[in-house]
Amino acid sequence: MKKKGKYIVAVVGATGAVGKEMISVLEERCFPVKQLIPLASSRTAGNTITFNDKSIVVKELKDDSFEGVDLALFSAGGSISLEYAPKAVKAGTVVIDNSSAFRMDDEVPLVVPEVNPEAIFTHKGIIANPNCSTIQMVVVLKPIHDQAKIKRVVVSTYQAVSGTGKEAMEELFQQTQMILNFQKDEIKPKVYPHVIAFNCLPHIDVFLENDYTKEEMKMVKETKKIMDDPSIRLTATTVRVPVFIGHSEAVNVETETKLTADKCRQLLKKAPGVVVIDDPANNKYPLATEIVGKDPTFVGRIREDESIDCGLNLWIVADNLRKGAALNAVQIAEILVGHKVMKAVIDVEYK
Ligand code: NAP
Ligand code: 3JM
Repeated sequence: MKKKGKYIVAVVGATGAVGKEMISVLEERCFPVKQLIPLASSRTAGNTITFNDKSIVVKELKDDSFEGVDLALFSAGGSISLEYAPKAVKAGTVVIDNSSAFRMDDEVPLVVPEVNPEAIFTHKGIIANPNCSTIQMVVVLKPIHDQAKIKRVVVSTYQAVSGTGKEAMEELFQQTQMILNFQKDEIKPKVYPHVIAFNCLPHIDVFLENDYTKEEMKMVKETKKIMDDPSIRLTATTVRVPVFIGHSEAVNVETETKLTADKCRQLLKKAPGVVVIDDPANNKYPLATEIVGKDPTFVGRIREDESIDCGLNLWIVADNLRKGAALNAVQIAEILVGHKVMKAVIDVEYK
């Protein structure tokens, strides 16, 4: 990508849960934006968004939306990415795509800046942002893998409804109100196949032939690609829980060499983008309610797995709209253009 002082940046899906967060993160981190172009469907074209105290009209995504655009952050779903990302690349735009459409494409780098930033520069027009649950897990697994070589991972997720988008957040809100008003029998689930309020659904994305969900297999395949190690064995159970924002994960790791819980804590305290909150005596561990709007990946409950020789259990929590989506995408953009984030912002990020 040609270096410039400032860039014309399009956000595809600008009115969505992730798109809105992308616009906030670009603003907060003073990304060098010459012009911001918010794009969405005909449903919201004409609405306005605010960027750097300026009101900007949302435009409808069209074939010619990318003329003159340097960088496009896509977050409008896989089918929109499949249709429009190649058109953007043809127009000379570099695309950072949040959907699963291109993640496993050999020609497309799949990047978490704390893990494999070098992959960014191998792009041929599209760079993929991994799945939210994968991102927060690999940020923590990478230093453990470098130190003790990971053999196998068993992960169970507790994923917030904002991972599904704005409609799902509204659905949780309405169902919760209805149940508290004794109207449970009148609920008609729309976004999920079952009631999500006061429930846990072991079902994220579609079921595949092997009886795993696509979300579970994303975690398996994306982890191997980002960590550049197909030998890591991983199995996942992904669960949607009635939380608005913040994905939590119980992660069991088996390593080749022994890593004590203390050593692991020390290692993770120094790891980029990771904050350790691990003080069980004082009931301190990462909580979704506490990390909304924060940038790091939080880890706690670090303990040795007493059922095997070299194993650890961890509890990993992050804001799925930020590190799980918008922030990771903007961090990729920053590396791409060589933008140095102000120290004040990094201090907030790594506290
Ligand atoms: P959302 O809240 O439902 O927002 C969807 C956005 O896409 C809205 O801006 C919507 O515009 C736009 N859109 C939908 N159909 C469109 C069309 N035909 N043309 C143009 N724009 C269209 O969903 P979200 O949570 O922000 O997620 C959006 C996508 O991001 C997901 O489908 C997924 O692929 C990806 N995602 C990735 C991660 C990750 O882990 N990296 C996390 C969450 C989401 P309107 O407002 O006009 O309808
Ligand atoms: C479509 O929490 C979630 O449901 C995961 C986020 C998500 C994705 C994704 O990033 O994998 C929601 C909807 C996708 C997708 O496949 O692009």
